[in-house]
Amino acid sequence: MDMVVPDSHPRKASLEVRERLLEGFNDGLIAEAGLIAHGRGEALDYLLGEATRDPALTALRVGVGLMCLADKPCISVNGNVAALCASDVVDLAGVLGGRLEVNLFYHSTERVGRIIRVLGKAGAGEVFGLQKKNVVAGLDSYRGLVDDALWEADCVLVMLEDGDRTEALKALGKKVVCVDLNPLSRSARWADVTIVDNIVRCLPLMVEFAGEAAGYEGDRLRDLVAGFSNEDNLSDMEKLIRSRL
Ligand code: PTJ
Repeated sequence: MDMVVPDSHPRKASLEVRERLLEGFNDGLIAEAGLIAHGRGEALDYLLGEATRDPALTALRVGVGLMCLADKPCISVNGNVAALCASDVVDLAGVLGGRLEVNLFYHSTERVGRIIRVLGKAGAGEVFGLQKKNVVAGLDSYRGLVDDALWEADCVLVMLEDGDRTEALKALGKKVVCVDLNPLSRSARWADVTIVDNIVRCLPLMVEFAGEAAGYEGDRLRDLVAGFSNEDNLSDMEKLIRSRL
């Protein structure tokens, strides 16, 4: 049995998420393309049975382990993440002792400000993203400008991310943990650890596991992440999706 988080009303849950998404769009948190991205994710989530599958749970634990081992973990927040999971990312940053940075594909200073306010309401302390001081090579215009939290991070959690940015973060020597419902995306393939799951399900599980892993010794964390193959995990997730077609 590999459905670890069965949801007795998955349709109802996804409709509630859609309502939150539209509210986030109307509040100016989400880019138009964010609605399209969500639709792509919904289709894949449906094929996954709208449940967190076993390989995703394994990846989730390894991803949290990597973030616990990091000196300066950072959670990168975009419009969709802020609209759907503000409290979860704030909680995760709190448990990990990590920093939050707003980093947008469709950048506008106003939208960064709105997202920072939403994270603040959810309990965040300092949120980075307004000071674009550092240049990430290989990315054009605003996409290549980052604030200190992302710049100084040794491990970054990215969600609904584009492949170029993940590749550029890797080129800077950072570990990247990614959440993406598409196991074939370039971001999923470039990351060190990819959790193929819906952010609305896996982030609360990550917070819960981070609370447990915070008490682990360094050796136990290193054992947890040792031997993980992102390629194999993605292949397992792809097989699960194909089995439903
Ligand atoms: O807020 P911005 O300006 O930074 O823009 C963010 C978007 C999402 C528009 C931008 O990053 C984008 O266009 O992303 P992509 O390239 O469409 O990639 C989004 C990926 O996330 C796709 O592979 C989707 O399947 C996946 N996805 C969508 N919804 C979810 C998801 N993965 C996990 N949980 C979801 N809820």
